[in-house]
Amino acid sequence: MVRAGGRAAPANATSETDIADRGRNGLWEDCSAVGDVAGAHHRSGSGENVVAMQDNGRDATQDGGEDAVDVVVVGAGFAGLCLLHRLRGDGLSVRVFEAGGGVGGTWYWNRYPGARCDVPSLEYSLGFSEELQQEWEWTERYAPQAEILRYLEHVADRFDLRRDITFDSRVRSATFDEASARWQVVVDPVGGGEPVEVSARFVIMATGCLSSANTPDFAGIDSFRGETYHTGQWPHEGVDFTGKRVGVIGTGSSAVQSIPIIAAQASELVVFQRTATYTVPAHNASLDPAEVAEVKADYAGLRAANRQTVVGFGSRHPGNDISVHEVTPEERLAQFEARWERGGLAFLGAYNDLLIDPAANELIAEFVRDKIRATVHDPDVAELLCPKTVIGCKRLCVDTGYYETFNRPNVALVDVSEHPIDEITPEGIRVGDDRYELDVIVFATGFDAMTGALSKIDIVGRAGTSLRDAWSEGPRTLLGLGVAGFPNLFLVTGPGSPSVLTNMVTSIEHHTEWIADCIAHLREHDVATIEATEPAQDAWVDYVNAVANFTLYPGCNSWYLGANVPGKPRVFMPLIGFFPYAVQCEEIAADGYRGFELAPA
Ligand code: N01
Repeated sequence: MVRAGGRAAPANATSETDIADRGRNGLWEDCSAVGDVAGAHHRSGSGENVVAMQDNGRDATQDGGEDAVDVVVVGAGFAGLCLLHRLRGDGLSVRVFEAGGGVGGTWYWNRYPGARCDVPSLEYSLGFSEELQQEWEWTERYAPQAEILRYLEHVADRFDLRRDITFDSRVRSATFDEASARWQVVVDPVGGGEPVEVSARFVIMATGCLSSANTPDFAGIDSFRGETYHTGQWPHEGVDFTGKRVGVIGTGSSAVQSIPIIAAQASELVVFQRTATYTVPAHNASLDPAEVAEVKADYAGLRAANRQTVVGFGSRHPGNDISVHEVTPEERLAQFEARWERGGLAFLGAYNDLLIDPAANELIAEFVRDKIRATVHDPDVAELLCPKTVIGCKRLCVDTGYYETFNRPNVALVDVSEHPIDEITPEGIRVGDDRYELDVIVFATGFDAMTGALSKIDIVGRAGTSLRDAWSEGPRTLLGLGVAGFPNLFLVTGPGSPSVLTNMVTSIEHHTEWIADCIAHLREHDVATIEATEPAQDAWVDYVNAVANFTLYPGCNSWYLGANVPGKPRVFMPLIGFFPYAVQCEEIAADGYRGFELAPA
C-alpha cells in the first residue's frame, strides 16, 4: 500500500486517472513539495465582527444596502443546489442566479438524443442527505438525462430551494469594491428587461466546467437553410429526425451517444469526423434491486470509499494495481476482455500504467482497434474509425451501439482530419469538391471547457483587474477554489482542481463542504476577506502541471488543454487525482488556510 499526505492510499482507482494510484508512489510526494511553498498569510485582526453576516440568514443589508446578501451563487446545477442548501443551513442569506428556466445545469441544457451519464447513477448522486439517498430510486445503471433532471428538480423541491433561486437571469458582471470589501453583481434578465444589482460579501461561481457551448466559426454558417442544433443547447421539445438528411459534426461523447439514435430515425446520416474516438460499451441495463439494496445498506460507506479513489467513484470495482508488463499476453487479453464485457470507464483501470507508459497504452489502444475492426464490416470505414492517438488522453467515451451504427446503409463517415470542412452552404456542408445536402446539422462540437462560462462574465477583482486578463495565458488558481487578486470569490470545480477527471458530483460536494467550512471559519474569526496569495497560486499551478506532465494526458489535442478552441492558451487545466487533492485541501484548511491571505476589515 502506498501513502499520500501521510494517509493510507487505497489501490481502488477505477478509470482513466488510474495513473494516480501509481503516481502516489512518488509523484505526489515530489509535487506536494511544490504545493507546500505557500506559507500562512494571516494579517492580524482587530477582532471586530466586520463580516456582518446575519444569523437569521435573511438580513444581510447591514453593510451592503437593501439589495444585499451574504452570498451570490451563479448557477443552479448540482453545485448551485448543494451550495444553497448548505449555506442557507449555516444561516447565510444566499441568492442563486441561473440563466436557464429551471434547475439542472448540464442536465437542463444537454437534452440531445441519448444523453445520459457515464458514471453509475448510484454514485452520480448526492450524499449529503441520508433520507434523500435512501428515498430516491434510480432505474438504470447509467441514468438518462431526463431522470437526472427529475432528480435535481426533486432535490430543489425537497429542500425548498427554489425560493432563493432567480431563474432566466444571466450574471453580466461581478465587481469587487475594495472600500466595502463587497462584490457588486449585475444580472440581466434573459429575454430583456432591467438589470438587477445585488451586493454580496461572497460570490461563488457554480457555473459548471462544460457549460459554454462551442460552435466553430464555420464559413457560411448562417447561410444554411435547414435546422441547426448544438448538443449542449438542445431544444426542450426535442427534435424529430424522421425522414431527414442529417449531418453531425464531431465524434466526442455527445456525438457518440446521439449518433446511434439519430441514425435510427434519419433517412440519411453523415458524420463528419476530425479525430476518431475510443469508446467502450456501456452495457446499460435496469438496476438490479439486490445491488441497490446492497448500496443503500451502507451508502455512507460507499461515498466515503469513493472519496478515497483518484476519480471519486468506482470503489466497488477497484483498478488493477499492477503494470501491464507484469502479466502474460493471455492474462492481459483476458483482463481487457473482462473489462470490455463489464463496460464503462473502468476499462482503463485494467492496469496501473496505461496512462503513464506509451507502450502500455498502445496495448490497450490496439485492443480497442481490434474491436472496431471486428465490429465494422467495411474495412475502410473501420480503419477510419480506428483512433491513432493515445487512449484516454482525450476523454474516453462510453456508448451503446456506436461503432455498429456505421454498418447501417443510411450512415456515411466523412474524414475531415486532413481536409477540414470548407464551408456551410445554404444546402448543407462542403468539404473540398464534395457537397453534402442536408436538412439538419447537429453541432456536437463540445464546449469552451472549464474557463468558458467564467470568461463570459466580467469578473473584476482588486485594482480593476479582470479575470479574463488575469487568465490571458491560461487559468491560475489555488486549489481550483480561489484566485489571487479576487478576494471572497470561490470557484466550484475550477481549473486546477480534479473536477472533470472525476465523478463531478463527488467533487462538487467536496467543494461545497470546503467553501462552506471556510466561510464558517471566517465568520468565527472575524475575517473580512480571504484571497489566494500569488506565491501559493504559482506553486499550485506548477504542481498541477507537474502531475499532468508525469502522464500521457498533455500529449493530444484535448479540451483538457483548451486545444479545441482556436486561440485558447494551451494549458492542462484539471488536476489529476481526487484523493491526494482532497488530502491537501484538508491540510491547508487545518493549517489556517495556508496559502491564502485572511484579512480583517
Ligand atoms: O465535446 P467534445 P462533447 N471541425 O469536445 C469536433 C462530457 N460529456 O460535447 O476531437 C470538425 O468531446 C471535435 O473534434 P476533435 C465529457 O466530459 C459527458 O462530445 O477536436 N470537428 C470532437 O470530435 C466530454 O468529454 C457525457 O478533432 C470539430 C467534437 O467536435 C465533454 O462533455 C456525455 C470541429 C467535440 O467533442 C465534451 O463532450 C457528453 C471542427 N471545426 C459529454 N470542432 C457523459 O457523461 C470540434 N470538432 C456520457
